[in-house]
Amino acid sequence: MSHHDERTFVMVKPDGVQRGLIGDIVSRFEDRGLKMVGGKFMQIDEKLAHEHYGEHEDKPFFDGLVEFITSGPVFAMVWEGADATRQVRNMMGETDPADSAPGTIRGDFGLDLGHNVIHGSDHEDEGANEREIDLFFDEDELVDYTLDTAAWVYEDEDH
Ligand code: D4T
Repeated sequence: MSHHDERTFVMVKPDGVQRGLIGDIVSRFEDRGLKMVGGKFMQIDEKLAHEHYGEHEDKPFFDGLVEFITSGPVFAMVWEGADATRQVRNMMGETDPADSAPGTIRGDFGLDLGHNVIHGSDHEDEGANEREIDLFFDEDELVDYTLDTAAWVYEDEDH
């Protein structure tokens, strides 16, 4: 894998789907030069919600979090690119939309911690991106292809 091939898991949460933000959010990652290698419109069940948010099991907000993430469809995605996990987190803003700068996804679209529009793998939690991709996608649901614009995004990519 070249350094342009880091993969990260991203998900538009039920509030983002209901508010019609899938297109805008996908556009932001496309505009940045990242490459979508997987995308799935789906309903998260109780079991998957517990697996995904296992680290928060003991937190007071856990039950509400599971109820929210299973309350309607989500759009799960895998994006690929240089430093993709950290760059996506930067574009998302802070966990609490109220602390997120304008220009970030949460800073532009959210006001409430419990409804923070988007999830992205934590770049400080090593292996979180691969763990979450495995949880949501089968290997054959991820597509290998060349994005023709890559040569214009990256200086060292061949035309
Ligand atoms: P996710 O995982 O949803 O991308 O969010 P973050 O990675 O930015 O933040 P997190 O794991 O700390 O929190 C997971 C999820 O729980 C909600 N939450 C969090 C909440 O409802 N109340 C709280 O007090 C906290 C800390 C929001 C995101």
